[in-house]
Formats: sequence, structure tokens, C-alpha cells
Amino acid sequence: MLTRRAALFGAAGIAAAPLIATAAKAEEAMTPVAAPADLSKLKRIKRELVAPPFVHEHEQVAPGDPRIVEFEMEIVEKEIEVDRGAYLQGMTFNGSIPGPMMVVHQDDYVELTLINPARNMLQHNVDFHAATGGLGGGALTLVNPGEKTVLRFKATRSGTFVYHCAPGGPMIPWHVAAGMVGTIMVLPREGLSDHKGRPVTYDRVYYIGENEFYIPKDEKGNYKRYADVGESYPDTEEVMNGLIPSHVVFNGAVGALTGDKALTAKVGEKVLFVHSQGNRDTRPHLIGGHGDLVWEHGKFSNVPDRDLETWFIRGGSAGAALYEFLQPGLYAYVNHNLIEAVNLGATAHVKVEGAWNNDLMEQVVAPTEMIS
Ligand SMILES: [Cu+2]
Repeated sequence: MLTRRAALFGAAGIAAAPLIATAAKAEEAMTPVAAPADLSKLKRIKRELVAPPFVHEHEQVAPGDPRIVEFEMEIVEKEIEVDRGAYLQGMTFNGSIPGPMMVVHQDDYVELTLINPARNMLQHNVDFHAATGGLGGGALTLVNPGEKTVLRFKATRSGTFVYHCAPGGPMIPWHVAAGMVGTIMVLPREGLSDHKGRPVTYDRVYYIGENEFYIPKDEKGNYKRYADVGESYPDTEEVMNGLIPSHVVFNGAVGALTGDKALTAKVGEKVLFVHSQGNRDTRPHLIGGHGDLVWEHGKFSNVPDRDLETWFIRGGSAGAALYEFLQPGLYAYVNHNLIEAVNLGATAHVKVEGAWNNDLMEQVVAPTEMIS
């Protein structure tokens, strides 16, 4: 009997085969011929990843010599309700959209164990934009269900960089549009610096991953729901190729960062917002606030921009913005394509506590009826 998995590999494999074959050949070509690097003298540290918008424990200034930083991620294919009645057959790194943010320092070695459990249907891998060679690691990490692999790469450049699944051919955009995108932040060893090269630190860091989804509708205009990721593929591909997303969201769902899941901060705290988009351009804006220092491209060797109102994140990148909150209140952090923010979902809230500053803003006259 032809199982759904075999059918899917067959169907998807026709189109995907050339690129997967290329990846396999690339792997052959890149199988190390030199002796393995001797890193036995380096210290190792294991970091437990946490789900976004939160980020695992880390130091902002490197505590010593470069280390090998170990991470483990499991790939989870699962259905996710991205809005009421709208279900995505999602593919995730570690169960979350976006995948967890990793933090290391420049010249550290990232050692990732990538697990594709047997219950999954599809082949996956990871392409780190922070890595050099081997399709960003994509050529060396292609794992079938029931397999795991370990990749090590040296983080030679500082900055925020996306990582994503890229298993070949039309599987690449599908896996990314199904949620397989995350970010690694490679901090300079001395930590972040401002526009004059002076050290700056953050009190909190939040990772906001923006994704757009392409959920098919039936002839009555209702969202269709599928038994598994394989069944969703043909309809989803058709919607994807129309390039009009059904949802544009932060952290995997409409309202994932609002209400009781709003981000929090206090007046006087400096908050670093890391924002990624794996596939499509976007333009973050903090309503009522600013970007004090913005690394729009996310690369910390460049001088940060100052005082920005809106910044631009290119599809396939992650940027970082540092802001010191000066007023309390509920701030909306949006994609300033306001149709995408309000109607399609790309809105987060930041609940800020502290004392109001009348010098910065004051209601001189409350709205009052005009008497003519
Ligand atoms: Cu994948």
C-alpha cells in the first residue's frame, strides 16, 4: 500500500529531486578531506533553548575565550490555529514559530544537534545565514524522519542572522512559509556598541519572528483544514504562488503577543527587539516610541542608525533595535503596513510600567464638545 508519506515523497520528490540531489552531491564534495579541527582545548557550554519571544540565558560580554556552544533542536510538524478557525499545517523548529533564538559570541563555535523524529513525514535541514559554506549547513544537515545530525560551524561574523529549513526545490519556500525560520544572534565579544563605539547593554531582549501564511479556502470562502502536512501541500502551494498571504503574524498566530501575552518592560529599561522575516520584507514600528539605535541589517560591525521611526527588515534577514522606554502605557509594535498589522495580524503589544512624564507629553485639554 502506498502510504501518505510515500505518496508525498513521490509527488514532492519529482520537483524537489534535482535540488535534493544537488544537496547530496554538495555533501559529498564537502565531506571534509582535511583532518577534523582540533577543538579539544575549547570549553563547552550547553544552552537550553526557550520559545520566543523569550531568549535563553546568556552573557552580553563574552566571559573569556571562544567556546563551543551546544544547542539541540527537534523538528515538529504540527497543526497550529493561527487565528480563530484558521489552521496551519505547520512545520517548526522546536515546536514554535519562529524557531528559538540562539545567542553566541563572535568566534564561538555553534554545535547544533538537529533531530527529525520518526513521527514526522518530511525531510528537513537547516541553513544558517550566519555560517560559511555547505549551503549554510543545509547540505550537511538533511535529515529524514527518524534521523538526527550534528553540525558545527564557527560564528565568524557578528549580528542577527536568520536560519531556516531549505530541503530543496519547492520544499524550500513551503517549509519556510510553514514556519521553519528562526534567528541566531552573534554578539561581538565585547558586547554591543553605540554610534560612537561606546558600549551599550540591554535590560531585556525580545525575539519577534514575523511570518506570513498562505492558508487555502474552500469555494465558500472558509479556511480549509487538512489531516496532515502532506495533504495540505497542493492547495497551499497554489495559494503561495499567488503571493497573497492569508495571515501576516508575529510569533506564529494572531494575538500571540497581545493581551495577557503582551511583552512587558519598565520606564528606563533598554529593550532590544530582534525582528526576523524569512521570506518577505517588513517594516517594524513602535507606536509612541522609536528605535534609539537600530541595526537595520542586524549586523553589529556596522554603525547603528539613530532615532528611527520605522525600520526595514529585508525578507531573509533579522534586524535589531534598541529602545529605552520613557513613558508608561500600552505600546503597539507593528508592521507598518497597517493592513498587515491590523487586518492580517502583525501586531504585538508592550505593556510598560512607570511614571508618566508630562514634559514629554501632556493632554492640555481633554476632548470636549465645541460650543458654537
Ligand atoms: Cu523543513
